[in-house]
Amino acid sequence: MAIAKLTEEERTIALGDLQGWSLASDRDAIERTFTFADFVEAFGFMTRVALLAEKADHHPEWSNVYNRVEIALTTHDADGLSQRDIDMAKAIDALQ
Ligand code: HBI
Repeated sequence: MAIAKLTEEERTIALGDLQGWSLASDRDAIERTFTFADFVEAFGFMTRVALLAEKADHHPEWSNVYNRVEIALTTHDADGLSQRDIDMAKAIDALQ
């Protein structure tokens, strides 16, 4: 099912509503890095995000190194950034 990509204006507005997310330089995605006290805190965060992702059927592309979690969001079905990515980023921000 094709999903619409966000327009330039929609992107600007959406990024203004998010906390600390930025457009990826190498592809049509948004990304943010989170730093925690230690690995256990980081992994607990990842567990909560995983549950959000499963519920939304919209999954992050992410990496974890000790207390840092890097998350990228893009929509494969849109071949780029869609509202689903913004909604997921907002849900992740709400965990902070
Ligand atoms: N997660 N980020 C992201 N983007 C998608 O397009 C996507 C997903 N999770 C599941 C999903 N699509 C399914 O609907 C299938 O398209 C794989």
